[in-house]
Amino acid sequence: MSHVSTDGSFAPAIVTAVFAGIAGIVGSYALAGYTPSFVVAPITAVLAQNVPAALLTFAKGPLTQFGQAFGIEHLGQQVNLLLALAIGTGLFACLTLAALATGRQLGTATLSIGLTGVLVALATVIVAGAIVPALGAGVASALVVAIAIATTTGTERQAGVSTGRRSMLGSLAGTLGIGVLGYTLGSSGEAGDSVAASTGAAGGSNTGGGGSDGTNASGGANASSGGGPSAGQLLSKAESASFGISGLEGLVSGEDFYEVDTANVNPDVNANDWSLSLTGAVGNERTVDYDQLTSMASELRFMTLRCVSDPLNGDKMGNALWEGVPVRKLLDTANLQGKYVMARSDDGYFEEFPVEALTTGMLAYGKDGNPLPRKHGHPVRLLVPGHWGEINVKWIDELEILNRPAKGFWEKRGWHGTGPANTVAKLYATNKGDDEITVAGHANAGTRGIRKVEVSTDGGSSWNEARLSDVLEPNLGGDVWRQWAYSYEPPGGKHEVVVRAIDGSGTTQPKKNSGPYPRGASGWVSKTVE
Ligand SMILES: Nc1nc2c(c(=O)[nH]1)N[C@H]1C(S)=C(S)[C@@H](COP(=O)(O)O)O[C@H]1N2
Ligand SMILES: [Mo]
Repeated sequence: MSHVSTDGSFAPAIVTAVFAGIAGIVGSYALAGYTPSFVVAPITAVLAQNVPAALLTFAKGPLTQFGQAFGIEHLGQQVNLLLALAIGTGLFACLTLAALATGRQLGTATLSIGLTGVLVALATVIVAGAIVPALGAGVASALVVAIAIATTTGTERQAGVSTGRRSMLGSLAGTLGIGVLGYTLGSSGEAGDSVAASTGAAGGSNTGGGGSDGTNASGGANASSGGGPSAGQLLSKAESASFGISGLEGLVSGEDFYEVDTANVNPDVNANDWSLSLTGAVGNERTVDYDQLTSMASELRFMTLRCVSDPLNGDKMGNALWEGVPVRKLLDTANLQGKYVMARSDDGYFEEFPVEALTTGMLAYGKDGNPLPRKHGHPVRLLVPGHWGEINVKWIDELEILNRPAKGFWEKRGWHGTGPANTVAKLYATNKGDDEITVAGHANAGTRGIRKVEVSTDGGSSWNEARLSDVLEPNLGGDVWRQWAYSYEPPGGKHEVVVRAIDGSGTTQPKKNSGPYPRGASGWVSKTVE
């Protein structure tokens, strides 16, 4: 192709190809939204699994921590997304160049248009597996090439050029137009995600009384079969048990519940397509689908999750009222022949831990009286009381029983996050009144429970007992945080507030400070108050 570049006409072709590439990405997004059938999604997933762990371990990695130091929440994931966008655009651009070259070779520029569309659409089907978004990508790329060719001047055409200088402006305009339209289309259908639609049918198959008593406890979640309190009743109980302290999250996190994902694009799993298989070292392999799971007797359970990557006083800790079926019910008849389990999910995530932990585990399909939201694992996630968040696998589709231990996604990257969560007391609110300062926060110690929270206002020399919120549902596994609060007269001037928790076994939260990597943050939260 060197003969083309000597007259300077190869540059417009490259520019056209890049614009066609961008348009193709946008075309795919327009029809797929931010779902796994968006052509960039599988690329981010491959990157997430393969880019050197030291560089990009997303939610927890050094790059993300670097980003957080500058106030950027998920730098690791953003870099991953940009990289994937660049790869996708590059792929489409190469295909477009090939189509332009072929058209020029055969002397029919118009052939390039069709060929671009076909190649880009084909590549998209291969990468993302969905036909309709692939057509969107193909049409958008082909459109840009068509505009470029249409704006190519006669002399340029005579010189054997398929797209000329003026066409650069043409394809730019075309790409901008497609970009705006595509972005609007793609983000419009996506925000509400498909949860409502996909649980509509399955929710209807639930037995039981509906569990709603006028609060937001509707959705797919039915009341537990034991005739116990409904989701609505439990949520209002939690609300009245919460301290009304400004700046302090209630006992149920609701919309503020944190989210940690290894994939850039969350799976979008329809409840009707979901199933969970029990495989590996078991006497009886079995599979349950959503209807079967939700027609089993369900339980409602408050449970707190905390990510092992949560900084000492961070907020990757949350509590919700979950509805689901005890995992035990699936395992009891399975004849287990191994001591370990690998839980796997639709996003390629996997975590291993002792199967014993599942004795109190739950397959949850409801959160706070509603169907499980997509970002928290719709339609079904695993919950394992007492353990760090990472083994609470979302979008779960397989439980494989193993004879020997193996490493999970995070353990392959050096984390030790499958075991019991550390004891922590967070200091979230410091409210200064006229003659009183109130400090408050949340404390959690997994299934050990919180017995006491102590506060020092003199840098740790003397300690006072904080008041604690009531324990929510102690009989349901017991892995539920508590709020603490302490009010005191300002000592006058600068002083250091320190807080520490004592767990249910009487053990005080260790004082020794450490960051989250690799076993979870430890130490006492302290804050200088003026
Ligand atoms: N399938 C899948 N499950 C997953 C994850 C994930 O990336 N993919 N992240 C884990 C981690 S590290 C944590 S802390 C919790 C967070 O759950 P949340 O996002 O609902 O708060 O989910 C766990 N389950
Ligand atoms: Mo986590």
